[in-house]
Amino acid sequence: MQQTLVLVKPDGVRKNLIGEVVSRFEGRGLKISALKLMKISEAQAKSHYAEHEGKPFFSELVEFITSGPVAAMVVSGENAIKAVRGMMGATNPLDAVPGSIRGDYALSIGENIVHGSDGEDSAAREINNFFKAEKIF
Ligand code: IDP
Ligand code: MG
Repeated sequence: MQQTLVLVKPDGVRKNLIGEVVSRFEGRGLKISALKLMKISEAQAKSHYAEHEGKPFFSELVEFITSGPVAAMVVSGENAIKAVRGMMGATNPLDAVPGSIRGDYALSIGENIVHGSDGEDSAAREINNFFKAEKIF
C-alpha cells in the first residue's frame, strides 16, 4: 500500500478536468483518501517545488501553480506512486502517449494538468505539505 500526492493543476481545474482525473484513478482501482479544492500560497508552492529551485523555469512554475485553485488529493493503493505516474504520462505532453492524462489533455510542458509524487520520500513530504492537519482515510 502506498499513498501519493496528486494535484489537478490550475489549467486542469480551468478545463473542468477534476472529475475526469479522479474517475481515471478510481476506475483503475485506486482510492481517493483525501481531497480538497484550494489556492496554493507562494511559500507552499516554493516548498512543493523545492527540488527545482534555481532552474530557469522555477519562477514561472511557482507563478502558474498559484494562479488559480488546484484540486489536491491523496491517492492510495498498491504501487500507487508508479501507477499514478504512468497514468499521468511524460512531463512534456508532446512526449506523453495518447491514453495518458497529459497525452489526452495537454500540449505544453508548463501547463500539463497534473502533478504526482515521484517517489516514497517526496510523497511523504508533499502529503505533509498539503494535508498535515487533515484526516487521510
Ligand atoms: P513532473 O511533473 O513530471 O514530475 P518535474 O520534472 O518534476 O516533472 O517538473 C515539475 C513541473 O515543472 C512539470 O510538471 C512542468 O510543468 C514544469 N517543468 C518541468 N520542466 C520544465 C521546463 O523545461 N520548462 C518549463 N516547465 C517545466
Ligand atoms: Mg516532479
